[in-house]
Amino acid sequence: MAIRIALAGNPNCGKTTMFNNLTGSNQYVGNWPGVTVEKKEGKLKGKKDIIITDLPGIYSLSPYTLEEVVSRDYLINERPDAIINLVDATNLERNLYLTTQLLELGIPVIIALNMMDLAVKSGDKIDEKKLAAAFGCEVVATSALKGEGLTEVVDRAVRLANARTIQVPKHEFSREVEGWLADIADLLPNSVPDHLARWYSIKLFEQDEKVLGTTPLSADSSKRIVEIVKEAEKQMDDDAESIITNERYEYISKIITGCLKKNRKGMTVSD
Ligand code: BGO
Repeated sequence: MAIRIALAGNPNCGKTTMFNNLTGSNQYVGNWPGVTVEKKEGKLKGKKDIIITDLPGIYSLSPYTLEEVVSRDYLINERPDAIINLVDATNLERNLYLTTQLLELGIPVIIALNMMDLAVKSGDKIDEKKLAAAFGCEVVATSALKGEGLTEVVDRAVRLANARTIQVPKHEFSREVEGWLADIADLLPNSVPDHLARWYSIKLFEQDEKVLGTTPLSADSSKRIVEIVKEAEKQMDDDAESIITNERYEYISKIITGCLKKNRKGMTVSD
């Protein structure tokens, strides 16, 4: 059976460049079902049985843009065997926001720390090992433009896909938020598999309408979840979605403090 690998990342992180490099001329372009968002798929050069899907560029897995809906529907319903998450190494904070969400899907994720040539040139130092340990997933430095690190990242993605690992997210939010999420997790129906419990708990906490509409919750559970969310919003004096957004950024900020040393002069180191 073919192995399916998805490329996911923010707009302009280098996905198209990596996709073209990996697939060469073995690609077909169409539209995602029912929408005019471009769908690009291709076979890995020299490997008929490895299919690469280039997902639309997105900042988050929220349901607000067509691109986000297409990407998350594909990831949740089609479940590729592995995700290569391209992260722009020159803009870690913004890019890792999506990473925290991809890691909740229970699909093996490998981070391609792309644009590393630019990060190195600017004098920034990223501790890839620490980043990998913090997220609990593999990290490979790449330059899609120069074709560097691509064989390694795809080889590792294939290895993860073959191992059929179920990746469990490592990140934790504050104690209060974890408490509310645990209360929601207790109310999830049996049809939600364990590895997706965190994803569903967070989406229900956020009152994500698409997830609310497709999760078979009893009337009692739905009512209880609304109570939990109201209690959280009152206590944090914020709306549920913003509470989760802030938690993600706080978590990322802690990781970045330990992994990234910016070139303090803010100068570009010349060739
Ligand atoms: C232009 N390193 C460097 N230095 N650049 C990269 C890398 C990398 O690792 N990867 C991609 N780029 P897309 P999305 C451009 O097009 O693949 C560059 O949205 C230009 N174009 O070459 O399109 C890549 O698919 C004129 O740059 O990203 C591209 O994710 C001047 O990043 C850009 C300068 O890559 C976005 C750059 C006419």
